[in-house]
This record gives sequence, structure tokens and C-alpha cells, in this order.
Amino acid sequence: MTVAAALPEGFRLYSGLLDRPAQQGLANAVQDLLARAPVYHATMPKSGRPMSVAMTNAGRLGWYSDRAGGYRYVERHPQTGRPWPAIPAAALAVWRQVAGYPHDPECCLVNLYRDAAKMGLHQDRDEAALDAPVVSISLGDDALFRLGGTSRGGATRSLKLASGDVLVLGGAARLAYHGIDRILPGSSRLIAGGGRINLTLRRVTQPH
Ligand code: MD6
Ligand code: FE
Repeated sequence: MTVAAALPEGFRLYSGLLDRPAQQGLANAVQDLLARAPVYHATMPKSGRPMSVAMTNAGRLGWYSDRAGGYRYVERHPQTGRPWPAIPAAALAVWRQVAGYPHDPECCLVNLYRDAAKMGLHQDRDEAALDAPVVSISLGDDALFRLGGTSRGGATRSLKLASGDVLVLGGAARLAYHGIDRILPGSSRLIAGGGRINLTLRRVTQPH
């Protein structure tokens, strides 16, 4: 028998917060973004192995990783050298609705999952503003999200994230381990070319 971990304080899942037209509008805005800031495969700090998830960013700061520099935030697209496009207005509106934080996010990480892409168990801890929550918006195919506690190796539980769901990791859940075990390919037709897009909104620096 396995015992499911209790949901930590500060974990909030807004199922279906975005209805289908809102999902479509945001997906269209993301397509525009991808045309200006193409996705790339970041590489792991030590091994140099490419992540299976394709990424890009919007906002003043973008999350990036490569073998030489490790996990970090950068002001420019690593391949085009241009500043990141603005965060889509509809994504900003979601943050303002659910974050409970008095400042706007600085980063909107765009994760694109096709077919067998997944994301290993991790903590989001590259930000100075750990008092701000991380807000994520799921679009397209369903995904199996794994949520653990704040220490590696603790009990975890699996949750299905569907298109239009909004997840908040704040408070005690801000540093919870989490990842994507897999997506369910073909479960949605929202994303051109298929797959899943997750937008993760973060405050990176402490406002002063
Ligand atoms: C994903 N999400 O859903 C990956 N991080 O594709 C995350 O890594 C994540 O959903 C922090 C807060 C919410 C998240
Ligand atoms: Fe994360």
C-alpha cells in the first residue's frame, strides 16, 4: 500500500480556470511568441545532457541552463541575442488574479512538451524572491504532474493537469519538489503540431 502525501499549504490548483476560448487566445499569443523567440533545448549543468522539454521565455528575464553556466536567468535569448518578448497579457492577468503578490512577474518560462518529453523532479529555487509564488498555466495535452514535499526522496503524489488548469506553488509549497512524469499525447487539439505547453510565471528579483 502506498500512502499519498498530503497537499502542502500554499498548493492551489484552479481546475479549468481558463475556458476553451481563453485557452485558444492564450495559445495564439504563445504561437506569436514562439515565432519571435524560438524554442531551444537547454542542457543540464553537469552532464551537458539536453532536456527533452523545449523552452523559451517571455518577460524581462528568461530562465536558461547550459553546461558551462548552470541554471540562471538571462536578459536575452541565447540564440537570437534579442531581449525576450513581453509576457502575454492574458498570462499576466492570471498572475494578478491568483498570485496574491503585489508585484508583476518578471519571467514567463514557456515549456513545450511533444510526445515523450518529461521533466524530472526539481525545486524552483533560482529566484531571489522566494516569498512570491510560482504560477503555472497548462495548455494542450493532459499531463501527469508529480508533487512531493520539500525534501528529495519523500512521499509524492500524482495529479493530472488539463488544459486551462492553473497551479500555484506558494507558501510551504513554494519549494516543493515537482515534475512532469509524462504527457498524454493526443488528448487535446489546442496546440498546433500537438503536445502541451506550460507557462510558468515567476518573480525573480526582490522588488525594492
Ligand atoms: C510543467 N511545471 O507543468 C512544469 N514549477 O510543465 C513546473 O515546473 C512548475 O507547474 C513551479 C510551479 C508550478 C509548476
Ligand atoms: Fe518547476
